[in-house]
Amino acid sequence: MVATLFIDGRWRQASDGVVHDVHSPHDQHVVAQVSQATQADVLDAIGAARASFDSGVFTSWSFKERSDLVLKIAELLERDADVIARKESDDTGKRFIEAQYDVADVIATFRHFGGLGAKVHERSVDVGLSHVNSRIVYESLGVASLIGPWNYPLLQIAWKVAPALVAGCSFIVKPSELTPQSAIALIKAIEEAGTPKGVANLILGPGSVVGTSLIGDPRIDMVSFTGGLTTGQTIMKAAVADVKRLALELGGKNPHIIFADADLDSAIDNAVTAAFLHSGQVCSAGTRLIVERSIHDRVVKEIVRRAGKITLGGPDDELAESGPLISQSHLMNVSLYVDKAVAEGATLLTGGKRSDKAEHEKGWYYLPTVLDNCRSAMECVQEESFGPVMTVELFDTEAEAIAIGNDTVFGLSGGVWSSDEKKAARVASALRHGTIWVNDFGPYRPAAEWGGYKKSGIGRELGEHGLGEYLEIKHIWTNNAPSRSGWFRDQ
Ligand code: TXE
Repeated sequence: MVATLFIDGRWRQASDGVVHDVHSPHDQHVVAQVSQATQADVLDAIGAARASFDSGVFTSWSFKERSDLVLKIAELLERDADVIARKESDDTGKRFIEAQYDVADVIATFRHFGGLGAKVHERSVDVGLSHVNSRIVYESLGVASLIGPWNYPLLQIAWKVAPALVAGCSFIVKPSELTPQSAIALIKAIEEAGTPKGVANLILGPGSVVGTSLIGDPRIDMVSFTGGLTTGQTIMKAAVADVKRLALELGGKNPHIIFADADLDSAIDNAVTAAFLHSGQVCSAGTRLIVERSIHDRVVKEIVRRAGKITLGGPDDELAESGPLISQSHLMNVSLYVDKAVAEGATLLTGGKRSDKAEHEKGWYYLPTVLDNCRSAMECVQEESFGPVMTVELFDTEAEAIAIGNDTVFGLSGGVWSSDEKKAARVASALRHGTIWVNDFGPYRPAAEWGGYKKSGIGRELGEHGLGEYLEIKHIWTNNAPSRSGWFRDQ
């Protein structure tokens, strides 16, 4: 029996018994079987979350108590870290060691929010009247749907679950149907830590089937979603009727600007990592290289050399440096994107096809690809491929670099390399993206906010703001010397 839905404190099979096979992107073998929720299961999960929230079973806990729960979950995740990392690498095809880094980041996320929750205090407002006590208090937002993607499955869910727990929300987690196993492990830790029944619920299945109610049901107060722009837009439309709160992270097309005065050795090495880490399946991937004309040949030649040397391989290949794409359909999309780029006039310098190595035959391996002679107007520059594909554009002046870096509908992240501190600071400030790295690319910390400008999304995860997304703010005005308002005549 496969019982991997968690509803109202109980592990259940799907109400129609349907089971879904999860396949390895490395060689397509079945890595797990999980229950696939029906509409009835989804409605049960929403009902359980709503009932637990309305009962006050969790909101009656103090912020400190809920923070302690979150810290305990961090301990349990640490205890089981390698088991969870194994599941994550099975589902995603990423190397086991990368999955271990991800789980370490998950634990750090829980510790961050566990620490932050204890610091939530009400605030007094001076209203200028000695007989009035005016307080701002922070309360749980309500019931949240937490929908995650497949590239960093547990980490992206953790960014939502940890603050939701600290805030006292009840919720339904829905990981990507391609990568469900680590979310199951997380819910087990949440259960073991002693979370009240009905607070945390888990629904598995394709978003197109189970997603509609998770967003449109009036009992849901908030949707926090990480995934593609089109799905994000669908979610916004579905949330309109109830004016639900939304937190959306919808990817990016992130500029990586290299000036001629940069430390080129470091810049080039980081440019390779930024574009090809996890085969480009990273929302903040630096896939849009914008390079000063005078150093173009040197930089691009070296990037092409380095890209051609990247070793691809599966979860247990110790020599591998990057893994497969998540699915066949994603590989087809990436491939189509490159073909269209070439048709639009881009020059393919390396990659541009599946790996033809025998050991990659059954997997979704796509070679690191560099497209030169790109211009902002091209589709390959504007749209996220979410694969190992770097586009290269040129600039002559600082103003031009900024204009190109901002010529995108997205605004998640960007990087700038220069040894001129003032110039780098000017560019960092002019770029309209949520995270900017100067002489670096990629690092983040749970204590710093993460999120996008423009079509990269709404709201922020992590940092302090990441907790605020799950809170309501209430102003309580208490008059200790009641008197008549005296506004209207009383005759
Ligand atoms: O994402 P989807 P896909 C981008 C990336 C990628 C593209 C499409 O460019 O190529 O999105 O990827 C659930 N109601 N990113 O199609 O569909 C789905 O089940 C509710 C960027 O895989 O957005 C999964 O759990 N939920 C990104 C989640 O949404 C729905 C990470 C994400 O899937 C739904 C991943 C619906 N109608 C892809 N339809 C990032 N921001 O990091 C789907 N889902």
